[in-house]
Amino acid sequence: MANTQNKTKFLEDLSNAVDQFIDRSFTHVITISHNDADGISCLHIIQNLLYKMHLNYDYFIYNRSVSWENYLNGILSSRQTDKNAFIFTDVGSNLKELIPIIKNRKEIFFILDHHEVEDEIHIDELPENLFFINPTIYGYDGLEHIAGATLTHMFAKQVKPSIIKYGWLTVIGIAGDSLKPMDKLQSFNREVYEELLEEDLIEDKEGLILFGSMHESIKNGLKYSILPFLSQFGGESDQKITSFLSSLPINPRTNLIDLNQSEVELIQKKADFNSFGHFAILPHKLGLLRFTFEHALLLNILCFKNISAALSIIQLKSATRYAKGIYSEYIQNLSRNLRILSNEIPHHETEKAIFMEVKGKIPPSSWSDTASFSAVNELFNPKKVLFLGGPEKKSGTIKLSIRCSRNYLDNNKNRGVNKIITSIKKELGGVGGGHKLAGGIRLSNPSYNILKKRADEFI
Ligand SMILES: [Mn+2]
Repeated sequence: MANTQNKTKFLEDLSNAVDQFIDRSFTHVITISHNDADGISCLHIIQNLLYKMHLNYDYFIYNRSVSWENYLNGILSSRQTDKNAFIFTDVGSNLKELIPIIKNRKEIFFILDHHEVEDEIHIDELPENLFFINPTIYGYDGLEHIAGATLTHMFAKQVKPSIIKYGWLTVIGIAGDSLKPMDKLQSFNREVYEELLEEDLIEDKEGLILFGSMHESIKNGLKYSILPFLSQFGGESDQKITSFLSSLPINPRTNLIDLNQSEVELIQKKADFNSFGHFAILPHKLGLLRFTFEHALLLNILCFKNISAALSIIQLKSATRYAKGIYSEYIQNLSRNLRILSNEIPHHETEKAIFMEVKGKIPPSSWSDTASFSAVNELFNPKKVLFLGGPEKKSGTIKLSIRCSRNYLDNNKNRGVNKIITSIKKELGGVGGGHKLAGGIRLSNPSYNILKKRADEFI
């Protein structure tokens, strides 16, 4: 894959797909999107577009737990026509699996994805009914430069410019995938973010960043921040944090976003951390949902607990009591899990890998997020790759969340998690995929045992 960015070629692919989408005047469109905040944001952008175009549409959510063949078997109809289209958003880069299915169909497929393509595929040899738009094949980074929602936004806006007014959805996708303060956005994510600011669709603010709890008091902010995870406060008692703040003195009940500049500086100096930056606000929403990082996180949580609640809450102005309850339970658990993980020793370690078997300590629904947030907070040796997981009852397999740090990528010629997953699958089977920094795989028990013994060969 190319290492230098080829913006012209990428934008050519995009424009070509847009033209085809407009010209072919479809009668029915099915969207398939990923089960996370970015995927749900993409789905809503596309649904708004299809609604405005007066097209009939359906949607499905793909969670990567089954192969594309099995998944699509339940969706592809026996009646085929080129007047029907599929749009895949934030999923669909498993070309080796998808091409054999697509080339035998009459429908037209649009894949808008920012996950890396795992297989060696010649892009000029794609089936004629497939329009594959993926900026990673032109040297862009799917996490740093362009979220799934950013790509979907660019597509939808080119089809119908008025779609820009749903741009707040895009920022939720960006916040959910990039896990970064907004001043750190790059490339297309930055371009789209600035465009949305100019249109007054979102607000940009500057202040103390304690992601996970931006809507809270400073006391809860310090206690429940997951980015950064503050080891001296995370999951600690109220009393400890209250007395720290009172000694400054700062009222612990002050809203985090209402702290003035000197208070913010004082907290950072006395607690010895640095987390100042920009965050985005959705002006038309209230409470937790005003804050894009927290909004995205809530969607990510609900995608696991209750997908229909995730799909509906993105349309609401304020979070339901049910959702708020789930959110605070989650954030309390995650800060506790990060505390556990930062104190725990690895269960198996090789030269390049750390295995953490967390069944019984951390609930399976939290594995992925605990792994992600321990990686972004560098709670484990950033020179190694983290395999976090254990047996999953529901699938009868070993489910692993695999993570590495930016630091690791820089030192390993950008050979990241997705490549590691590809080489594991090649030899040991299993289903999964991901980005450079994050991915997941489900393996049989025997395969897992081999992986543990020979991890360094796959890395
Ligand atoms: Mn995504």
